[in-house]
Amino acid sequence: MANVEVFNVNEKPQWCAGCGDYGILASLKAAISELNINPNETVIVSGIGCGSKIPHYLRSYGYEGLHGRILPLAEGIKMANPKLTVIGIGGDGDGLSEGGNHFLHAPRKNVNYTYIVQDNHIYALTTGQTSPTTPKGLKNKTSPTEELYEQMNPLAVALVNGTRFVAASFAGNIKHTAEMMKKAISHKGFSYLNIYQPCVSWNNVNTYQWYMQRCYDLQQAGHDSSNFDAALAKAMEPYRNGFEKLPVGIFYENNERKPLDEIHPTLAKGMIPASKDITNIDIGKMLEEAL
Ligand SMILES: Cc1ncc(C[n+]2csc(CCOP(=O)(O)OP(=O)(O)O)c2C)c(N)n1
Ligand SMILES: [Mg+2]
Repeated sequence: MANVEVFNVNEKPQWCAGCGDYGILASLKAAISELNINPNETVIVSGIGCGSKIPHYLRSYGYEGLHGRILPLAEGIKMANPKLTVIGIGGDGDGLSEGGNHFLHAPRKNVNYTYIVQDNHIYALTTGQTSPTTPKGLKNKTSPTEELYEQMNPLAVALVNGTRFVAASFAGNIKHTAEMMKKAISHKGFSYLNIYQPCVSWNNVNTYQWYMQRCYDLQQAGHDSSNFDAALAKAMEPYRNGFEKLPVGIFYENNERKPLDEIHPTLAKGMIPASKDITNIDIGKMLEEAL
């Protein structure tokens, strides 16, 4: 196991006291170190938002990209150098609003990386506008009377579009969140982890207490994560029971499909720039060979 302190940096997070992102950061460091992955073989790709600041607070390679563009960046990095562990991580606004189109298509491509959504059900950085997962009825800046739209179901969206590893966790449970990250990172192919994250400044509905009263562990409840229909039923459950209960854990896991970076014909021809000496690379020649 790599020493977890290897991932520490001097920079202090700018998050509010009590933000769920502290738990997510601690879980991420624990997960990578327990998987024995070194910082110089890890790329954390984020977007824009409070949660997306995470690459600054963790010693590894990092790329804070444009808002909503985590997934194409992560896909490009992994395809260019499949030896790297690539983890895309960002907020619900980033990934499900502006980046929503990429989220629909990433499972179809099935590049081997992990996508983690810090799902605080709100745009936090821009001070509290509604996001796709904002609960119906919540009052905030953009919905001063109350939110009227239906709440999006990212777990069901990930499942129906073909994601072969789908899980959820609660940011207040660092041990379980780290465990889910380890499983997601170890999965070969596109994997999705939705982390329920309290926002202490802009969401006064989905609090720590709210989650602690509702979350239950799917694995302890005997859920069969190899059964797609059971997984979809579990993803739909809170939307059917008025969010009285919230399942966390592995919804679905299926290892039958090979990731794109293993089966893509260009990569099979050894066209990976990172596998070559890139100091004097002739890009024109490389493209000719690839076509
Ligand atoms: C192209 C673009 N559109 C919009 C914004 C403004 N913006 C910055 S962060 C953000 C939403 C952040 O919400 P979320 O992704 O949920 O992250 P959180 O702050 O909640 O962690 C928006 C709309 C931007 N920076 N760039
Ligand atoms: Mg958010």
